[in-house]
Amino acid sequence: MPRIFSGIQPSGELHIGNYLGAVKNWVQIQSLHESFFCIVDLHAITVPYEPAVLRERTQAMALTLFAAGLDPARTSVFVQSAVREHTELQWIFNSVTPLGELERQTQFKEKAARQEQVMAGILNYPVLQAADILLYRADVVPVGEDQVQHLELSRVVARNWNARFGANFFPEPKPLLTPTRRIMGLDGQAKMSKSLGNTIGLMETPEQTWAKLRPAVTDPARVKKTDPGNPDVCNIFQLHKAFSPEATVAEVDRQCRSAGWGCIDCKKVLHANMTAELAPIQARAQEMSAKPEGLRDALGDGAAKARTAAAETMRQVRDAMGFA
Ligand code: AQP
Repeated sequence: MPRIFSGIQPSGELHIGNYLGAVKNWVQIQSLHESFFCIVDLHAITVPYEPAVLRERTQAMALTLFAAGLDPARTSVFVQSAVREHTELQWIFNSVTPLGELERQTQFKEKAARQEQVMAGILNYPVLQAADILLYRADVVPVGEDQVQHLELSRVVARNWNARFGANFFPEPKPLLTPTRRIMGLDGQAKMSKSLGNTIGLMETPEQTWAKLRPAVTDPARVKKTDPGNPDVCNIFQLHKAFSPEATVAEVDRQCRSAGWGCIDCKKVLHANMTAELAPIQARAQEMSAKPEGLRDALGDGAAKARTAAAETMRQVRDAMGFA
């Protein structure tokens, strides 16, 4: 059975970009593979943060992942910092990662440009990510499109380590993308991203969601309701494809091109379908938040399974590298 690994940062609320690009897929494939899903708190500390807030967000992310459908009986969901081998393997991987490969990463360049003081952790982020994945010797990594370049780096790291210390020990992990591999933000300018504030959170109420959808950018060439629109360039249409039944998607396409519906009509239909998908997730989260010990136990079990797999990898890595 191929192994899968994927991670998510607890840097804020899970949004529909994370959900459609990654988490929904994780739920669908969790029992087809031996799977590990990790809340990567160590990745979230490269920017200024409050320790109490990080702890709270890590718990909230775990709750959301279980509410979205990850099942502790079928998969391992755990917090990265609970498995110390992640940082140990990262240090080792630093010694087989060319600096130029890191400086080339698009996300590094973008994030560094947005920060006053750039911490080395931002540059090294993909090395820790390679350690996260390869610690479990995962073959398949279900992610959104923005992570493909980082995964390419994990492949380089695996190849370099294997060349020096053990042929074929680490598999070269492959991305597994969904049809909704890149969800744009509500501003229509960039990918939906926690740090850009252009998101819809999975736990937001229908009222909050509507307040964000209503002014969201659509086809910029459609100025008046009577102008025919082009769904192919409309972000709202992309969201319909993710949340609405096929017949509705076809109807939206027709109504947009013929200027039958205005953008607000179209958004109302999307809002209803989005609410129908998110409501059961929100209800499960509500139920689970009344039993915090259940969440603690599920994360504890996930970490125990992850530690067993991680310890086995590190035993072999240490041996191959000549550590006494
Ligand atoms: N807009 C998106 N469309 C599709 N997939 C997305 N993902 C993130 N944004 C989109 C996927 O969600 C998974 C977890 O992401 P993450 O939180 O670990 O990292 P991220 O890509 O850095 O997410 P954000 O929201 O953009 O956070 P910030 O702003 O803090 O960096 C990944 O599989 C990712 O591909």
